[in-house]
Amino acid sequence: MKSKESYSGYTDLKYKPAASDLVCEFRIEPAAGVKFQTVAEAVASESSVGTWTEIATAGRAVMKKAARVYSLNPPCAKIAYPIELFEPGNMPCILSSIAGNIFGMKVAENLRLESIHWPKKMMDSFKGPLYGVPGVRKLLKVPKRPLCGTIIKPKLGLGWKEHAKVAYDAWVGGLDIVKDDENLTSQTFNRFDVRVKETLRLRDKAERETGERKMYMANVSAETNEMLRRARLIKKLGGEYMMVDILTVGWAGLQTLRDANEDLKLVIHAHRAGHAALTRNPKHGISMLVLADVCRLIGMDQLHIGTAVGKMEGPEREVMLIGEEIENGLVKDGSHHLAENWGRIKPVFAVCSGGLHPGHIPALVRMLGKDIIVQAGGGVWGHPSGGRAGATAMRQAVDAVAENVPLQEYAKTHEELKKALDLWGLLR
Ligand code: CAP
Ligand code: MG
Repeated sequence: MKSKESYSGYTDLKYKPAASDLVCEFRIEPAAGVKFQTVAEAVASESSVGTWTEIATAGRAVMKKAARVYSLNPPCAKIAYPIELFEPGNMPCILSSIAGNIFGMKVAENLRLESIHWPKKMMDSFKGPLYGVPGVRKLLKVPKRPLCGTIIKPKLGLGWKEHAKVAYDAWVGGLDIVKDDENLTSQTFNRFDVRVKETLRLRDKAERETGERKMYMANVSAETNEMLRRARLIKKLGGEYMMVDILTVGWAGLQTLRDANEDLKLVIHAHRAGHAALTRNPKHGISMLVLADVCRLIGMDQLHIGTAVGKMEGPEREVMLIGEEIENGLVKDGSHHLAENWGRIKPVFAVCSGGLHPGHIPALVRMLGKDIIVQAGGGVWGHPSGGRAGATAMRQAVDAVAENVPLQEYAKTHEELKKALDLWGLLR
């Protein structure tokens, strides 16, 4: 296709990004007949000041603000954006530029935003996590081992009373955390307000009986004002956590929740339901690495990052990279991910969930270390001796790994774990 567009003037291969520039790395597959550089310039133009043709109103002063292609290394290109193009602290504004129109341009057969480097001035305009890894560990009084949790299953269908009872079984079985599933909010058979009240009542009972802190992550996902009401109710009822579906509530909704959390002081758990519509295609869309950056900046305390070994797609290297991106202070330059210095922005707890069972724990810890939260739904509620035993088996697997005891060894003296390994096996 001969492009009648003209995007010249957006490339400067001698340019060195200023410390104040926001920098993006894009993976580009040009449309047939279009040059790689043309697509890179089209991306720079369309995501900053330009459009498809020369315009008289874009004089020198405007072009000084234009994004610049400074590195062409097919299949990737790097583009530097003057920070003045963006409104500090406004995530929708930033993404409407660097992750907006460009994905629909005909000159690109495919286009993927792989990585972003955030300048300090931009980073300072966001709150970051209130708790982060250290705050969550302090709250739960679990200094070292991985945290373990479950998702109430079936994901929908239980009434609020049964929901609370199932949560209680998981806590007394040994789990630290119980969460609502991503699509449970306030359906007619399980209204939010009564569910949270009853579940927190049984959480207190489980704490008294076990002597351990127990956490309930209620899903507040809803229209923004309703989310704030639900978050305030959790606080009033003595809850410490809220869970939110980050893609379906949107970046503005997350910023509203995070702002309100300055007073509420709840831990925010970020579920990423729907992310694969953007992240799964390796040639087109937005990487989970970028979504993880956005969550860390806005200020989620915990974020699902994948498992590599469970039921959801996401290769080991990518999961490890996302784990480093959200938990490290300094992130080195690597292939298709830009260096970052997170400064004052706290580390986000990596959450592994999706098709997991006790036999996966050693592999997950080998891959990601002990600063992880491992959640199993089917891997708890599908246990041959029922959910409470499934919870015990998960906890036994985490305790074994924390004490560096091989699971098969530990299973010799822990019946619930043995039954789980007999049913689902052990990932070596
Ligand atoms: C897991 C889960 C999680 C997803 C999240 C589910 O249940 O509750 O929401 O796996 O995936 O609904 O499938 P199981 P990710 O343990 O029964 O699989 O963390 O990749 O976003
Ligand atoms: Mg779920």
